[in-house]
Amino acid sequence: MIELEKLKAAHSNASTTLVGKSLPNIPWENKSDACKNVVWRYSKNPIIQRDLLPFSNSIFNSAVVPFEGSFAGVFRCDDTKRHMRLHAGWSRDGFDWQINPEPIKFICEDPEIGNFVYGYDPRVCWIEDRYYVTWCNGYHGPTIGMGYTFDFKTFYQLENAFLPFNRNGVMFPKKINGKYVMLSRPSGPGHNDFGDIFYSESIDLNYWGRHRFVMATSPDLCWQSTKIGAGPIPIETKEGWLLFYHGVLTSCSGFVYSFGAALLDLNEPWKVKYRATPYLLSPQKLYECVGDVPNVVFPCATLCDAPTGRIAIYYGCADTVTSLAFCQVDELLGFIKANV
Ligand code: BMA
Repeated sequence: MIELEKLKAAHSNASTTLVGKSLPNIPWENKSDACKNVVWRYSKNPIIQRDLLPFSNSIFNSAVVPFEGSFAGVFRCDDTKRHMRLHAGWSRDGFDWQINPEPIKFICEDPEIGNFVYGYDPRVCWIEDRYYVTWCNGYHGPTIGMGYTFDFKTFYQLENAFLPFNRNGVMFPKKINGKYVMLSRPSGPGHNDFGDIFYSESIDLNYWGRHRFVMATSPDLCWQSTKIGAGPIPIETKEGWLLFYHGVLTSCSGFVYSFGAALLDLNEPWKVKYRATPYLLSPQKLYECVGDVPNVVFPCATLCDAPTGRIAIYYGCADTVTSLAFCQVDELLGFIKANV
């Protein structure tokens, strides 16, 4: 009870750069005194083990949102046949998840599009009245699949947003200048060694255009020198859209996936205001370095509490398990601006 009173007091007094709702039940753990980083890991990571489902090989790169006073999400579960599928899940506290063992079966008007081949790396975005889901969808190669749900029970599939090949389709959580807006990363058919982030608009979620370049890799960007891709749904702050994104370095034993952050212009989000040069989190813990694909941290979702500025980041580890990390928005924005 005393803790609850403290929480309420913190909420009523606090003011942060975050724009949005309060989420007093955000999963959270304070930074330890020993930690010097702006993003810190949950001490009990990973929160979702690879074999949570009877037939799961791995559960990672997944997306969660606040839902009816608790939490829901869409999870990437690769099964023991190594099919890549999307599953709905629910949690009371954001740490402990129940995932439906049956994959999502999207209702789709056109069987050409609704013929689900594979899906991975989902993002979930509340816009206006429903939860939109975007994912990397198999349609003659990877492209951006789209759908929506109201209740995480029935899911409807829309047209693919783009032609193959494309990955990391990430919507903004509200219309900007009257248009739906999405970031994506045009790419090649396989594990290619290039990829920059672009911006696209749509009036009706059917046709996408007005494409704009957002940001690129370059050899001197080191941890993000091979390819980059948008991570969680961008977070609205008073100073711009806060974008977490993954970046890839090619080492002599393969790709290394880290993540960092940038701040995009509020009205013209293809304009980058600040881009931090150091990473925020790189694969360093055993569960990030060892797994089906070693040395991968891959964020796909955040939960945010505007009054306290708390951000919880859900990220996939080594293409095997799912973990949580935390940061505080004003400390993070200070870090980004001081490290461009
Ligand atoms: C990317 C995607 C991600 C994966 C990453 C590392 O191309 O396939 O799902 O986490 O590679 O393997």
